[in-house]
Amino acid sequence: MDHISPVLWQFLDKWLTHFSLFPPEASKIAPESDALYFFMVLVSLVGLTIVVLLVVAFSILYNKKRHPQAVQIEGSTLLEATWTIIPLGLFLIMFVWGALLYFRIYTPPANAMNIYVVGKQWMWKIEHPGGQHEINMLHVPTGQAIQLTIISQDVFHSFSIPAFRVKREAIPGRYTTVWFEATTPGTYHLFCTQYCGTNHSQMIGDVIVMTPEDFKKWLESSTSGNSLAQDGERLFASLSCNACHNAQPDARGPGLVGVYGAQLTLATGETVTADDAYLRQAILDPAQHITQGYTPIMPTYQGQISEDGVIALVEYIKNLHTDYRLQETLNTTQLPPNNEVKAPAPGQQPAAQKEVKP
Ligand code: HEC
Ligand SMILES: [Cu+2]
Repeated sequence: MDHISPVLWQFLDKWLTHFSLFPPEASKIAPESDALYFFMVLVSLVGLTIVVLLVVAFSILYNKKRHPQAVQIEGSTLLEATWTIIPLGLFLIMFVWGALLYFRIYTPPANAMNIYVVGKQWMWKIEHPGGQHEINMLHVPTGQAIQLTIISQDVFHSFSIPAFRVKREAIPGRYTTVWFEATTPGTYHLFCTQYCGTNHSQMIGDVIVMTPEDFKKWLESSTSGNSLAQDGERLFASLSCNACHNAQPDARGPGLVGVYGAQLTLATGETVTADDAYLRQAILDPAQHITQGYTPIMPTYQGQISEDGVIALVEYIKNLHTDYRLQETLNTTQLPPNNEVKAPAPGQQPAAQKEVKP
Protein backbone atom coordinates (compact mmCIF):
# COMPACT_ATOMS: atom_id res chain seq x y z
CA MET A 1 0.00 0.00 0.00
CA ASP A 2 1.39 3.36 -0.92
CA HIS A 3 -0.32 5.31 1.84
CA ILE A 4 1.49 3.32 4.52
CA SER A 5 5.24 3.62 4.86
CA PRO A 6 6.67 0.88 2.62
CA VAL A 7 9.24 -0.14 5.19
CA LEU A 8 6.66 -0.45 7.93
CA TRP A 9 4.37 -2.31 5.55
CA GLN A 10 7.04 -4.83 4.56
CA PHE A 11 7.97 -5.34 8.16
CA LEU A 12 4.35 -5.98 9.17
CA ASP A 13 3.78 -8.28 6.21
CA LYS A 14 6.97 -10.31 6.76
CA TRP A 15 6.36 -10.58 10.45
CA LEU A 16 2.78 -11.73 10.12
CA THR A 17 3.54 -14.19 7.32
CA HIS A 18 6.50 -15.56 9.25
CA PHE A 19 4.34 -16.27 12.27
CA SER A 20 1.63 -17.74 10.05
CA LEU A 21 -0.91 -15.34 11.48
CA PHE A 22 -1.58 -14.17 7.99
CA PRO A 23 -1.56 -16.09 4.73
CA PRO A 24 0.72 -14.70 2.00
CA GLU A 25 -0.58 -11.88 -0.16
CA ALA A 26 -0.86 -13.48 -3.59
CA SER A 27 -3.54 -11.44 -5.32
CA LYS A 28 -3.89 -7.81 -6.32
CA ILE A 29 -6.64 -7.19 -3.80
CA ALA A 30 -4.84 -8.87 -0.88
CA PRO A 31 -2.64 -5.91 0.21
CA GLU A 32 -5.61 -3.57 -0.08
CA SER A 33 -7.84 -5.80 1.97
CA ASP A 34 -5.09 -6.15 4.57
CA ALA A 35 -4.53 -2.40 4.72
CA LEU A 36 -8.16 -1.87 5.69
CA TYR A 37 -7.93 -4.69 8.19
CA PHE A 38 -4.80 -3.25 9.81
CA PHE A 39 -6.41 0.18 9.92
CA MET A 40 -9.35 -1.29 11.84
CA VAL A 41 -7.03 -3.15 14.20
CA LEU A 42 -5.05 0.05 14.75
CA VAL A 43 -8.15 2.12 15.51
CA SER A 44 -9.35 -0.57 17.92
CA LEU A 45 -5.96 -0.65 19.66
CA VAL A 46 -5.92 3.14 20.05
CA GLY A 47 -9.48 3.03 21.41
CA LEU A 48 -8.57 0.21 23.79
CA THR A 49 -5.52 2.12 25.04
CA ILE A 50 -7.54 5.29 25.69
CA VAL A 51 -10.23 3.40 27.59
CA VAL A 52 -7.73 1.43 29.71
CA LEU A 53 -5.71 4.57 30.51
CA LEU A 54 -8.85 6.46 31.55
CA VAL A 55 -10.10 3.59 33.74
CA VAL A 56 -6.74 3.38 35.53
CA ALA A 57 -6.29 7.14 35.82
CA PHE A 58 -9.80 7.77 37.11
CA SER A 59 -9.66 4.97 39.64
CA ILE A 60 -6.48 6.49 41.07
CA LEU A 61 -7.49 10.17 40.86
CA TYR A 62 -11.02 9.76 42.13
CA ASN A 63 -10.84 6.91 44.59
CA LYS A 64 -12.75 7.01 47.86
CA LYS A 65 -9.72 7.91 50.01
CA ARG A 66 -9.06 11.10 48.06
CA HIS A 67 -12.70 11.99 47.53
CA PRO A 68 -14.84 10.59 50.37
CA GLN A 69 -17.72 12.79 49.19
CA ALA A 70 -18.78 12.23 45.54
CA VAL A 71 -19.30 15.37 43.50
CA GLN A 72 -21.65 15.12 40.53
CA ILE A 73 -20.51 16.85 37.35
CA GLU A 74 -23.08 17.29 34.62
CA GLY A 75 -23.06 18.44 31.03
CA SER A 76 -20.20 19.35 28.73
CA THR A 77 -21.35 19.84 25.16
CA LEU A 78 -17.78 20.12 23.93
CA LEU A 79 -16.76 16.83 25.49
CA GLU A 80 -19.84 15.00 24.27
CA ALA A 81 -19.48 16.41 20.76
CA THR A 82 -15.84 15.32 20.70
CA TRP A 83 -16.47 11.73 21.67
CA THR A 84 -19.30 11.53 19.19
CA ILE A 85 -17.76 13.18 16.17
CA ILE A 86 -14.32 11.54 16.28
CA PRO A 87 -15.58 7.92 16.44
CA LEU A 88 -18.27 8.74 13.88
CA GLY A 89 -15.59 10.04 11.53
CA LEU A 90 -13.46 6.93 12.07
CA PHE A 91 -16.39 4.59 11.45
CA LEU A 92 -17.38 6.49 8.34
CA ILE A 93 -13.83 6.12 7.00
CA MET A 94 -14.08 2.35 7.58
CA PHE A 95 -17.49 2.26 5.97
CA VAL A 96 -16.53 4.15 2.81
CA TRP A 97 -13.18 2.38 2.51
CA GLY A 98 -14.84 -1.01 3.07
CA ALA A 99 -17.65 -0.29 0.61
CA LEU A 100 -15.23 0.76 -2.13
CA LEU A 101 -13.21 -2.42 -1.57
CA TYR A 102 -16.36 -4.54 -1.49
CA PHE A 103 -17.54 -3.22 -4.83
CA ARG A 104 -14.12 -3.88 -6.34
CA ILE A 105 -14.05 -7.45 -5.04
CA TYR A 106 -17.55 -8.27 -6.23
CA THR A 107 -17.56 -6.49 -9.60
CA PRO A 108 -15.50 -8.50 -12.05
CA PRO A 109 -13.80 -6.51 -14.83
CA ALA A 110 -15.32 -7.06 -18.27
CA ASN A 111 -12.22 -8.83 -19.62
CA ALA A 112 -12.14 -11.40 -16.81
CA MET A 113 -11.65 -15.03 -17.75
CA ASN A 114 -14.57 -17.09 -16.48
CA ILE A 115 -14.10 -20.40 -14.69
CA TYR A 116 -17.00 -22.41 -13.24
CA VAL A 117 -16.88 -23.89 -9.75
CA VAL A 118 -19.36 -26.52 -8.57
CA GLY A 119 -19.35 -27.38 -4.88
CA LYS A 120 -20.73 -30.70 -3.71
CA GLN A 121 -20.37 -32.92 -0.69
CA TRP A 122 -17.36 -33.06 -0.42
CA MET A 123 -15.34 -31.70 -3.27
CA TRP A 124 -14.83 -28.76 -5.55
CA LYS A 125 -15.28 -29.36 -9.25
CA ILE A 126 -13.66 -26.78 -11.50
CA GLU A 127 -14.63 -26.42 -15.14
CA HIS A 128 -12.61 -24.31 -17.55
CA PRO A 129 -14.32 -22.97 -20.70
CA GLY A 130 -11.89 -25.03 -22.78
CA GLY A 131 -13.35 -28.19 -21.24
CA GLN A 132 -10.53 -28.88 -18.72
CA HIS A 133 -11.99 -30.39 -15.56
CA GLU A 134 -10.31 -30.46 -12.19
CA ILE A 135 -11.25 -31.73 -8.76
CA ASN A 136 -10.01 -29.91 -5.66
CA MET A 137 -7.49 -28.09 -7.85
CA LEU A 138 -7.64 -24.77 -9.59
CA HIS A 139 -4.99 -23.76 -12.10
CA VAL A 140 -4.85 -20.05 -12.92
CA PRO A 141 -2.38 -17.74 -14.65
CA THR A 142 -0.84 -14.65 -13.09
CA GLY A 143 -1.68 -11.18 -14.34
CA GLN A 144 -5.13 -12.06 -15.65
CA ALA A 145 -8.43 -11.25 -13.96
CA ILE A 146 -10.23 -14.52 -13.20
CA GLN A 147 -13.93 -14.59 -12.54
CA LEU A 148 -15.39 -17.59 -10.76
CA THR A 149 -19.03 -18.50 -11.33
CA ILE A 150 -19.86 -20.63 -8.33
CA ILE A 151 -22.81 -22.91 -7.57
CA SER A 152 -23.53 -25.78 -5.22
CA GLN A 153 -25.06 -29.06 -6.25
CA ASP A 154 -26.39 -29.88 -2.77
CA VAL A 155 -25.98 -27.85 0.43
CA PHE A 156 -24.42 -24.48 1.19
CA HIS A 157 -20.65 -24.37 0.83
CA SER A 158 -18.26 -21.47 0.86
CA PHE A 159 -15.35 -21.14 -1.52
CA SER A 160 -12.33 -19.50 0.02
CA ILE A 161 -8.75 -18.78 -1.04
CA PRO A 162 -7.16 -17.03 1.93
CA ALA A 163 -3.98 -16.03 0.07
CA PHE A 164 -6.15 -14.10 -2.39
CA ARG A 165 -8.45 -12.72 0.35
CA VAL A 166 -11.35 -14.14 -1.61
CA LYS A 167 -14.39 -15.94 -0.29
CA ARG A 168 -17.84 -16.54 -1.68
CA GLU A 169 -20.81 -18.72 -0.80
CA ALA A 170 -21.66 -21.66 -3.06
CA ILE A 171 -25.45 -21.67 -2.95
CA PRO A 172 -27.70 -24.42 -4.31
CA GLY A 173 -29.79 -23.09 -7.17
CA ARG A 174 -28.00 -19.80 -7.70
CA TYR A 175 -24.82 -18.60 -9.37
CA THR A 176 -22.57 -16.38 -7.33
CA THR A 177 -19.40 -14.75 -8.61
CA VAL A 178 -16.12 -13.50 -7.27
CA TRP A 179 -12.95 -12.46 -9.03
CA PHE A 180 -9.26 -12.05 -8.35
CA GLU A 181 -5.99 -11.47 -10.10
CA ALA A 182 -3.18 -13.70 -8.88
CA THR A 183 0.22 -12.03 -8.66
CA THR A 184 2.72 -14.65 -7.53
CA PRO A 185 3.20 -18.17 -8.97
CA GLY A 186 2.94 -20.86 -6.32
CA THR A 187 0.56 -23.23 -4.60
CA TYR A 188 -2.05 -21.89 -2.21
CA HIS A 189 -4.75 -23.42 -0.08
CA LEU A 190 -8.35 -23.68 -1.12
CA PHE A 191 -11.01 -24.25 1.54
CA CYS A 192 -14.69 -24.80 2.08
CA THR A 193 -15.37 -22.43 4.95
CA GLN A 194 -18.94 -23.41 5.73
CA TYR A 195 -19.70 -26.53 7.73
CA CYS A 196 -21.38 -28.76 5.17
CA GLY A 197 -21.50 -32.23 6.69
CA THR A 198 -19.31 -35.07 7.93
CA ASN A 199 -16.38 -34.65 5.58
CA HIS A 200 -16.43 -30.86 5.47
CA SER A 201 -12.85 -30.73 6.71
CA GLN A 202 -11.74 -32.69 3.65
CA MET A 203 -13.29 -30.23 1.24
CA ILE A 204 -9.94 -28.62 0.59
CA GLY A 205 -7.60 -28.29 -2.32
CA ASP A 206 -4.83 -26.39 -4.04
CA VAL A 207 -4.81 -23.31 -6.17
CA ILE A 208 -1.89 -23.47 -8.54
CA VAL A 209 -0.81 -20.11 -9.87
CA MET A 210 1.32 -20.31 -12.98
CA THR A 211 2.96 -17.87 -15.35
CA PRO A 212 0.80 -17.26 -18.45
CA GLU A 213 3.15 -19.44 -20.57
CA ASP A 214 3.02 -22.36 -18.14
CA PHE A 215 -0.72 -21.96 -17.86
CA LYS A 216 -1.10 -22.16 -21.62
CA LYS A 217 0.93 -25.35 -21.63
CA TRP A 218 -1.16 -26.76 -18.82
CA LEU A 219 -4.39 -25.93 -20.67
CA GLU A 220 -3.12 -27.73 -23.76
CA SER A 221 -1.98 -30.81 -21.87
CA SER A 222 -5.20 -31.12 -19.84
CA THR A 223 -7.76 -30.73 -22.56
CA SER A 224 -10.54 -33.29 -22.61
CA GLY A 225 -11.08 -32.83 -26.34
CA ASN A 226 -14.34 -30.95 -26.02
CA SER A 227 -14.85 -27.41 -24.87
CA LEU A 228 -17.66 -26.73 -22.41
CA ALA A 229 -19.63 -25.05 -25.18
CA GLN A 230 -19.27 -28.17 -27.32
CA ASP A 231 -20.55 -30.33 -24.47
CA GLY A 232 -23.44 -27.89 -24.23
CA GLU A 233 -24.08 -28.12 -27.94
CA ARG A 234 -24.46 -31.89 -27.70
CA LEU A 235 -26.75 -31.58 -24.73
CA PHE A 236 -28.81 -28.95 -26.52
CA ALA A 237 -29.35 -31.38 -29.35
CA SER A 238 -29.91 -34.47 -27.23
CA LEU A 239 -32.49 -32.70 -25.05
CA SER A 240 -34.22 -31.49 -28.22
CA CYS A 241 -34.04 -27.86 -27.18
CA ASN A 242 -33.70 -27.18 -30.88
CA ALA A 243 -37.23 -28.44 -31.48
CA CYS A 244 -38.28 -24.96 -30.41
CA HIS A 245 -35.08 -22.89 -30.48
CA ASN A 246 -34.05 -23.32 -34.07
CA ALA A 247 -33.94 -19.80 -35.48
CA GLN A 248 -36.63 -20.73 -38.01
CA PRO A 249 -39.32 -18.16 -38.84
CA ASP A 250 -41.99 -20.46 -37.39
CA ALA A 251 -39.94 -21.44 -34.33
CA ARG A 252 -41.96 -21.81 -31.16
CA GLY A 253 -39.16 -20.51 -28.96
CA PRO A 254 -37.15 -17.29 -29.22
CA GLY A 255 -33.82 -17.31 -31.04
CA LEU A 256 -30.91 -17.78 -28.66
CA VAL A 257 -28.21 -16.23 -30.84
CA GLY A 258 -26.74 -13.21 -29.09
CA VAL A 259 -29.22 -13.54 -26.22
CA TYR A 260 -26.39 -13.59 -23.66
CA GLY A 261 -25.94 -10.13 -22.22
CA ALA A 262 -28.98 -8.79 -24.10
CA GLN A 263 -31.82 -6.82 -22.53
CA LEU A 264 -34.96 -8.94 -22.71
CA THR A 265 -38.49 -7.64 -22.33
CA LEU A 266 -40.70 -9.95 -20.32
CA ALA A 267 -44.43 -10.50 -20.70
CA THR A 268 -44.90 -8.38 -17.58
CA GLY A 269 -43.21 -5.44 -19.33
CA GLU A 270 -40.12 -5.62 -17.12
CA THR A 271 -36.69 -5.73 -18.74
CA VAL A 272 -33.95 -8.06 -17.58
CA THR A 273 -30.35 -8.66 -18.57
CA ALA A 274 -29.78 -12.21 -19.77
CA ASP A 275 -26.75 -13.10 -17.67
CA ASP A 276 -25.60 -16.56 -16.53
CA ALA A 277 -28.11 -16.62 -13.71
CA TYR A 278 -30.95 -15.64 -16.02
CA LEU A 279 -30.09 -18.33 -18.56
CA ARG A 280 -29.87 -20.93 -15.81
CA GLN A 281 -33.31 -20.00 -14.54
CA ALA A 282 -34.75 -19.82 -18.05
CA ILE A 283 -33.75 -23.47 -18.50
CA LEU A 284 -34.68 -24.89 -15.11
CA ASP A 285 -37.70 -22.78 -14.26
CA PRO A 286 -38.97 -21.21 -17.49
CA ALA A 287 -42.35 -20.25 -16.01
CA GLN A 288 -40.59 -17.74 -13.75
CA HIS A 289 -39.84 -15.27 -16.56
CA ILE A 290 -41.84 -15.43 -19.75
CA THR A 291 -40.32 -13.55 -22.67
CA GLN A 292 -42.68 -11.08 -24.30
CA GLY A 293 -44.40 -12.41 -27.41
CA TYR A 294 -44.08 -16.08 -26.45
CA THR A 295 -46.40 -18.52 -24.77
CA PRO A 296 -45.17 -20.41 -21.71
CA ILE A 297 -44.83 -23.75 -23.47
CA MET A 298 -41.24 -24.49 -22.54
CA PRO A 299 -41.11 -27.53 -20.24
CA THR A 300 -39.12 -27.30 -17.04
CA TYR A 301 -35.83 -29.18 -16.97
CA GLN A 302 -35.55 -29.09 -13.20
CA GLY A 303 -34.07 -32.35 -11.94
CA GLN A 304 -33.24 -33.56 -15.44
CA ILE A 305 -29.95 -31.77 -16.03
CA SER A 306 -27.03 -31.79 -13.59
CA GLU A 307 -25.35 -28.52 -12.64
CA ASP A 308 -22.49 -29.46 -14.95
CA GLY A 309 -25.00 -29.92 -17.75
CA VAL A 310 -26.59 -26.54 -17.08
CA ILE A 311 -23.15 -24.93 -17.09
CA ALA A 312 -22.41 -26.53 -20.45
CA LEU A 313 -25.74 -25.30 -21.86
CA VAL A 314 -25.16 -21.79 -20.51
CA GLU A 315 -21.66 -21.76 -21.96
CA TYR A 316 -23.06 -22.94 -25.32
CA ILE A 317 -25.71 -20.21 -25.39
CA LYS A 318 -23.08 -17.65 -24.36
CA ASN A 319 -21.00 -18.62 -27.35
CA LEU A 320 -23.82 -18.57 -29.88
CA HIS A 321 -22.89 -15.61 -31.99
CA THR A 322 -24.34 -16.78 -35.28
CA ASP A 323 -27.35 -18.76 -36.39
CA TYR A 324 -24.97 -21.04 -38.21
CA ARG A 325 -23.90 -22.70 -35.00
CA LEU A 326 -27.51 -23.34 -34.06
CA GLN A 327 -28.21 -24.79 -37.49
CA GLU A 328 -25.33 -27.20 -37.02
CA THR A 329 -26.81 -28.30 -33.71
CA LEU A 330 -30.07 -28.88 -35.52
CA ASN A 331 -28.45 -31.00 -38.14
CA THR A 332 -26.71 -33.39 -35.90
CA THR A 333 -26.75 -34.77 -32.44
CA GLN A 334 -23.27 -36.14 -33.02
CA LEU A 335 -20.55 -33.64 -33.80
CA PRO A 336 -17.74 -34.55 -36.19
CA PRO A 337 -14.87 -36.14 -34.28
CA ASN A 338 -12.55 -33.18 -34.60
CA ASN A 339 -15.38 -30.78 -33.79
CA GLU A 340 -14.20 -28.53 -36.55
CA VAL A 341 -17.34 -27.20 -38.16
CA LYS A 342 -16.48 -24.92 -41.01
CA ALA A 343 -18.46 -21.75 -41.52
CA PRO A 344 -20.38 -21.62 -44.79
CA ALA A 345 -18.70 -19.86 -47.68
CA PRO A 346 -20.03 -16.34 -48.25
CA GLY A 347 -23.26 -16.38 -50.22
CA GLN A 348 -23.81 -20.05 -49.52
CA GLN A 349 -26.93 -21.03 -47.59
CA PRO A 350 -26.28 -22.54 -44.17
CA ALA A 351 -26.93 -26.27 -44.09
CA ALA A 352 -30.62 -27.07 -44.45
CA GLN A 353 -32.63 -28.23 -41.48
CA LYS A 354 -32.95 -31.97 -41.18
CA GLU A 355 -35.52 -33.84 -39.19
CA VAL A 356 -34.98 -33.64 -35.43
CA LYS A 357 -35.19 -36.95 -33.65
CA PRO A 358 -37.81 -36.93 -30.91
C1 HEC B 1 -41.56 -26.74 -26.31
C2 HEC B 1 -40.68 -25.73 -26.82
C3 HEC B 1 -39.38 -25.45 -26.08
C4 HEC B 1 -38.38 -26.35 -25.72
C5 HEC B 1 -38.33 -27.85 -25.97
C6 HEC B 1 -37.35 -25.56 -25.08
N1 HEC B 1 -37.72 -24.25 -25.05
FE1 HEC B 1 -36.60 -22.73 -24.29
N2 HEC B 1 -38.14 -21.44 -24.59
C7 HEC B 1 -39.32 -21.74 -25.23
C8 HEC B 1 -40.19 -20.58 -25.23
C9 HEC B 1 -41.58 -20.50 -25.82
C10 HEC B 1 -39.46 -19.56 -24.57
C11 HEC B 1 -39.93 -18.13 -24.31
C12 HEC B 1 -40.92 -18.09 -23.18
C13 HEC B 1 -40.26 -18.28 -21.88
O1 HEC B 1 -39.47 -17.44 -21.51
O2 HEC B 1 -40.53 -19.32 -21.22
C14 HEC B 1 -38.18 -20.14 -24.18
C15 HEC B 1 -37.16 -19.44 -23.53
C16 HEC B 1 -35.89 -19.91 -23.35
C17 HEC B 1 -34.79 -19.15 -22.87
C18 HEC B 1 -34.82 -17.70 -22.47
C19 HEC B 1 -34.35 -16.84 -23.63
C20 HEC B 1 -35.33 -15.86 -24.09
O3 HEC B 1 -35.03 -15.14 -25.09
O4 HEC B 1 -36.41 -15.78 -23.52
C21 HEC B 1 -33.69 -19.97 -22.82
C22 HEC B 1 -32.28 -19.61 -22.40
C23 HEC B 1 -34.13 -21.25 -23.27
N3 HEC B 1 -35.46 -21.19 -23.58
C24 HEC B 1 -33.30 -22.36 -23.36
C25 HEC B 1 -33.77 -23.63 -23.64
C26 HEC B 1 -32.97 -24.83 -23.51
C27 HEC B 1 -31.50 -24.87 -23.10
C28 HEC B 1 -33.79 -25.89 -23.81
C29 HEC B 1 -33.45 -27.36 -23.77
C30 HEC B 1 -32.92 -27.87 -22.50
C31 HEC B 1 -35.09 -25.35 -24.18
N4 HEC B 1 -35.04 -23.99 -24.04
C32 HEC B 1 -36.16 -26.09 -24.59
C33 HEC B 1 -39.68 -22.98 -25.76
C34 HEC B 1 -38.96 -24.14 -25.64
CU1 LIG C 1 -18.46 -27.58 1.87
